[in-house]
Amino acid sequence: MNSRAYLEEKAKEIRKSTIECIGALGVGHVGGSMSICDVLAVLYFDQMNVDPSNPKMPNRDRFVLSKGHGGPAVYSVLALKGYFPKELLLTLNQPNTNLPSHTDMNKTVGIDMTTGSLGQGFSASVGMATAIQLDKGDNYVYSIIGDGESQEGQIWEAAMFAGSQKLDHLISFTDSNKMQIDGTVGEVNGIYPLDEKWKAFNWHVQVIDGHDVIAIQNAILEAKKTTGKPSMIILNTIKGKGAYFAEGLVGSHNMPVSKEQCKEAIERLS
Ligand SMILES: Cc1ncc(C[n+]2csc(CCOP(=O)(O)OP(=O)(O)O)c2C)c(N)n1
Ligand SMILES: [Mg+2]
Repeated sequence: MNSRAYLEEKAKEIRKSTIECIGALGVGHVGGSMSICDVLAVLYFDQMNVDPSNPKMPNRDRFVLSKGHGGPAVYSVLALKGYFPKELLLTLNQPNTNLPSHTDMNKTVGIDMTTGSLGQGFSASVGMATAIQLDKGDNYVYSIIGDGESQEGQIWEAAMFAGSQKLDHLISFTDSNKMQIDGTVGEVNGIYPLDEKWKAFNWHVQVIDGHDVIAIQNAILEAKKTTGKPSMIILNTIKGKGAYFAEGLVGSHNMPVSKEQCKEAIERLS
């Protein structure tokens, strides 16, 4: 297991690359990309059994970013892991790129599921966990859903199935940054109490600080020890975390980023 210092450094590198990636295009989903950098650091640099030199390894752990608009953060962690050269990050969402705004398994090496239509990726992760259970596999499926995404009916249909089937190799996260596209989650369509909802669907639930890498590491270890239930780890996060011009703003959902903001943000993280 890796130390706090190591994982925090990785999270910082992911944040810097994410800003660079979006900054190269000049606009993008800053808020929901920056809020998941810590969990991505722990997954890819501590917990997941994946091999960048063999990206289709059959028994690898799977990762699904159900809130597919956070693609830039996932591309950053994949580049840092060595799946593809870092320079590719500068082609985000440009013509003929391998890195579209939303994650696409047919375009990018290391991406396990195409996502972007909210609700669907999570269902796919439940399907993958079902396959592991049927195969009696020892690998895990990890997925991240948004708190706004949690308003989708499809999330709860999949949640019900996963709980009833006791899919204990499914470890999911909710990025609870309290904001969605044009308001707070509470204002638009309140989902609370979120922990009680997941418990009612027969999930093992933990609520933690989503920017504390050791809390994330411990929560994943607890989830792996839990048998007979899928796990939901609710990450209390700040939308835009680490991008000084975006932190805590609803307007950070999909925003323009100037060259100056990009440079200043990277300097502040260094
Ligand atoms: C089915 C569907 N409806 C609407 C959208 C448009 N959309 C993209 S992101 C978003 C808000 C999502 O909020 P949340 O899940 O909280 O994302 P985060 O705060 O993590 O960025 C919406 C409505 C979509 N991608 N898919
Ligand atoms: Mg949100």
